[in-house]
Amino acid sequence: MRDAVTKLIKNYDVTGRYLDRNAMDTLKAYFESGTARVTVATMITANAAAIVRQAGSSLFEQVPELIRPGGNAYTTRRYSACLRDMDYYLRYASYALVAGDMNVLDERVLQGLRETYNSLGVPIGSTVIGIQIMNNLVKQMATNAGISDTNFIDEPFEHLTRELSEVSI
Ligand SMILES: CCC1=C(C)/C(=C/C2=NC(=C\c3[nH]c(/C=C4\NC(=O)[C@H](C)[C@H]4CC)c(C)c3CCC(=O)O)/C(CCC(=O)O)=C2C)NC1=O
Repeated sequence: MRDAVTKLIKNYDVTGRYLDRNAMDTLKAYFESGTARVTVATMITANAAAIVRQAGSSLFEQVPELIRPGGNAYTTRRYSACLRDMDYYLRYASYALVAGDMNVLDERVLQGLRETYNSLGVPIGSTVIGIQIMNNLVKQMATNAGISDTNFIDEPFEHLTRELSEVSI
């Protein structure tokens, strides 16, 4: 697993360089965004169950076939599995936000996921919609909490949706 700082140090160590101006700028940007990252992670932690529940309801409203007979989230077991997956995405997104690096998503979430989803017929397009809904909910909460620049929140959610969609279709 990697974060913004270890990634940068590794890159400089490979070539035996001291940290230069570019490195310092990168580090400064990371530390300056640190408080906002931690605030958002704390907010996610405190509201995770509500975010997942709300995102699930919106998703099933938008794509009602999912929970009808023949839908992939039909039956209580699969419905719960779907919400559990959403909860995984949200929790790991909060880790990636704090780390300032998406590597935790590659290592812990995305590896082998496409194969699993394809073999179980889990629709990736709908999963992507669910992740995007959570992205919007978290951004809205951050805005309400007075965080002015919420763009950094997109990064983990977009990473998940990009990697999921790319590998599947
Ligand atoms: C932490 C990393 C991690 C991830 C990401 C993960 C995902 C994951 N989701 C699964 C199943 C599943 N995933 C879904 C999800 C959905 N179905 C839909 O229609 C919706 C679009 C969507 C919810 C948004 C469903 C319904 C299943 C059960 C499918 C089945 O067993 O038929 C499975 C198969 C095994 C199981 O059922 O537990 C895995 C491994 N597991 C992990 O350990």
